[in-house]
Amino acid sequence: MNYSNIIFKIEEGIGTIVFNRPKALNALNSELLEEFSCALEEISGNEDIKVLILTGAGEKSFVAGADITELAKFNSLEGKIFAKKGQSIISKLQELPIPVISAVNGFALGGGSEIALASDFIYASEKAVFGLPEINLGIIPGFGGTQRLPRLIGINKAKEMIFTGRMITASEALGFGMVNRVVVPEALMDETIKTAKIIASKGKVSLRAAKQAINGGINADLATGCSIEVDSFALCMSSRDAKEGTSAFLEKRKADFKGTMKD
Ligand code: CO8
Repeated sequence: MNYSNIIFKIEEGIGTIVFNRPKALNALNSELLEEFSCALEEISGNEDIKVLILTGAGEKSFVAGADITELAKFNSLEGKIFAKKGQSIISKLQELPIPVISAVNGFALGGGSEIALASDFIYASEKAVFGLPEINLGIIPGFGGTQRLPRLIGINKAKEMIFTGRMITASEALGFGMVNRVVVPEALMDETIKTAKIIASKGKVSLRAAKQAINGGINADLATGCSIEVDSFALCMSSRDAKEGTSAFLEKRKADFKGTMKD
């Protein structure tokens, strides 16, 4: 597919999607969402991509939310269809077997925060601003924000953010545990790529298993979570990567992971 609302590139096993409507602060219109969905399909079918980075074009914004010019015209049914579609795309993002890092370079509002929340972790520029300001529009978050934000930062802080629509700075988001690292704007992509390269050097089978165990267990009781971990662990043990990783340690050399179950 030819993309015009996103930029999708792959370099050294690292995929990058840049939300690219800078004039509208990268707001999510239907076309952009469709392209994002197609790119996620491409990524899930491409064994060469080991890590995905999401970021926004321009200096001001990651994604300033759903496109309000479109939202304003929706009736209830259209709103339901749009929210369902958005949620299914965001679930697709969360369920990608590879790690996803959001590099939040500016405004991450509404649907923009919700995309970042569905990635595996967030690095932010000092200029990043997070918020779920939907309440100011007479609506509520519709792309999973009422569910993922309380799970991540706690119910009371999430309620305060969602009830007031208040935007928070990157350093507040760091304090809330929403963001893993805050860096100067010029260093954001370099730091994100540095971490992505470290992750990309690991075994794909064990990365997938770790992500599945964490995501599968987080909403289950501890016993169920531990049982998911046992199955994921067993799967790793039968992989070529596990043989290579353990042999490399014993032979005092660097592991050469192929990301495969068998030779
Ligand atoms: N949608 C459409 N256009 C936008 C959006 C948006 N979300 N955000 C900014 N823009 C446009 C502006 O209209 C403006 O366009 P123009 O130059 O043509 O006038 C341009 O981007 C630049 O924006 P501003 O001039 O407003 O820039 P400021 O620096 O003054 O302000 C803000 C930046 C604070 C980010 C401000 O633009 C703002 O408040 N934007 C809206 C943020 C928001 O409310 N986001 C939440 C949207 S709702 C949502 O995401 C719900 C998701 C779930 C949906 C479920 C569906 C039913």
